Amino acid sequence: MAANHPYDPTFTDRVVGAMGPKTSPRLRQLMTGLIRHVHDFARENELTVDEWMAGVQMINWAGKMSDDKRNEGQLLCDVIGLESLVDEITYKVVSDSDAPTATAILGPFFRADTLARKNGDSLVTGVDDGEMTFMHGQVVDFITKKPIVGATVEVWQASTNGLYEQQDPNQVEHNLRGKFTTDENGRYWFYCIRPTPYPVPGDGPAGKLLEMMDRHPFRPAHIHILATHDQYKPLVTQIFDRNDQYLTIDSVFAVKDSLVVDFVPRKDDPKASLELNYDVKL
Ligand code: MBD
Ligand code: FE
Repeated sequence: MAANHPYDPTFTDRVVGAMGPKTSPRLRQLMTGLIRHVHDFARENELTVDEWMAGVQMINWAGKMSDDKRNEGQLLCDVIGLESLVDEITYKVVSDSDAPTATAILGPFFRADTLARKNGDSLVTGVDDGEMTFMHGQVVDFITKKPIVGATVEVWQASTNGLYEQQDPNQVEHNLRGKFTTDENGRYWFYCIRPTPYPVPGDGPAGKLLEMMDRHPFRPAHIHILATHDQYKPLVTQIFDRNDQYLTIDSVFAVKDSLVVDFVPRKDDPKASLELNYDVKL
């Protein structure tokens, strides 16, 4: 009977040992680690039934709130640093200037069906009070430094009201996002807005958890980038405005020094008062 008691040292071994021979080696490894850590977590903290059920309900709430426009499960992971941690584990941290551009998390507001736009187009398709910015740069091979022709540069950003297009019924669909292709010199260029700080949505479990942990919900102003070319590894990253007050206290822990950029004044362009030059290394 003692062997049935959760505190019995053999209890966790029995749960792990219940996996059958048809489990893949990787799943066996991951589930063994997960079960061991979750059991240790419960034992070390003397987790009660009520606390465990509160956690279960938070997960269920996240599921209920989520659809193709909202991913609360991902946001919950983000606020506890898990998406940033797995990003770092997967792609390693690069500080070397001769390395590909550093990665940052994809986040929950990427859309796979982003519209192709032409170089020179604007991401702003509705009324927007953001500071217009001319963003441009070159996509290059990090080893040869040669331009990469025909690379895809996909970008997305939140509006100044703190909402991405899919979160906001008042924005035109696909506002502030677009997919560009580099020209014969590996260059891309378009108009966007200077991003502003953005709060993780407060009306779901991720927001609630932040509140319960007495944490602020803000992410520093950022622009998401996904750069791809069929001969290179895809790059998922974000760039951050150097002047942002949340740079060192990002609520989802995604900032890396090499991803901090400067918006500079732009003269003689009626369409934009700011400019951002950003080269991408694949
Ligand atoms: C965001 O805008 C974001 O980019 C991430 C990673 C998490 C929450 C909101
Ligand atoms: Fe974002």
